[in-house]
Amino acid sequence: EKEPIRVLVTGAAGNIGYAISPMIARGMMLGQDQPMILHLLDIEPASKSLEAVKMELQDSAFPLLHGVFATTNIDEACKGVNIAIMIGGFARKEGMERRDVMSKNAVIFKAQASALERYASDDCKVLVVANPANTNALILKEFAPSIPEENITCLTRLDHNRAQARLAEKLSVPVSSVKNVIVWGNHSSTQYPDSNHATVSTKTGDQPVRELLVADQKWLKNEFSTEVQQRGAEILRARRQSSALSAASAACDHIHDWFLGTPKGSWVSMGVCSDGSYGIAPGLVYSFPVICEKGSWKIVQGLSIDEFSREKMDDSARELAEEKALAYSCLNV
Ligand code: NAX
Repeated sequence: EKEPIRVLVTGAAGNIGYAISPMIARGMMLGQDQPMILHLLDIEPASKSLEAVKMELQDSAFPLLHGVFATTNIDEACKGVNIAIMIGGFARKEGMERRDVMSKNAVIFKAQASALERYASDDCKVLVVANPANTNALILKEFAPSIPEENITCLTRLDHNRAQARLAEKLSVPVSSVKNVIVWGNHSSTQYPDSNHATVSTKTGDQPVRELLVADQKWLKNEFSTEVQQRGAEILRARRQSSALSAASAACDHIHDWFLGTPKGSWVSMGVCSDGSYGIAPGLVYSFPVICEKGSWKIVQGLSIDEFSREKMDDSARELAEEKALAYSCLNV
């Protein structure tokens, strides 16, 4: 049997934490032959419900779950972890300024970066879910310089999955037959869901979505994007709580594909440190199409970018540069 992997989940007593813990323990993230030990972190006011999550996980008798460790101490939580899923953060309250939210999260992520730097395993891979996800990941990268930057990523897979699902619905095909949508940029309303390279597998081979929807070019350019961008808000209105099960599922997909590889011929979207690909400034954490193999990712190169896409991609990069400046000014760096 394989050695258990240690997985840290921060914000484990929250909405997404409650949904993702059983998914991980059931093997949906790391595969059915990979045991794990869960490290659950939350803050003191949530310590009772954190303890309850631990009890429920124990009571589920998941065969792959070799242990659950719940704590409100970040240093203890990070000890020896191989994977860190950073969901906990400061949520925006009504009437709050963007600057205040940014500043609170920058402080949290700076501290958590130091703890990971000191106590996590050398090969630790990090997924930031907490918003502002890209900028939190950037802060984490800055303040955990010993963690290789390719090991620090943020979640845009939920947006990617939403885009894939929306196209499948429009085309009345199974969601699994749609592949290679892209979400570029920030996990925010400036994200650019791009269907230009997406295909649908049919009996006669892969067909471009653009060709299947020739009569719907306007829909693809406008409504499709807006619906994907606004989906989170739509769920929030309907449930009076933000998306949790789909976010948890997307986070599992992200780690699953990163560790175990993307299927041949298809890519996924991940927020990663830009290396300058597609003219996106290096140093930003930006969502790109990536292919994963044996635990590493590579940005898909050589895709043609039309003028419309170029503008949208640059808009989102501009917003990320602004967020970066704001976060840095909050930390006085
Ligand atoms: P909840 O408010 O239900 O849970 C957050 C949990 O984090 C709480 O239990 C809280 O006590 C804990 N927490 C706060 N500060 C902490 C700290 N310093 N250390 C550890 N734990 C801390 O929010 P939930 O709905 O679970 O959402 C969590 C985060 O995911 C939010 O920031 C949210 O904006 C973000 N999302 C990101 C998505 C993405 O695609 N990247 C989609 C879903 C979600 O909106």
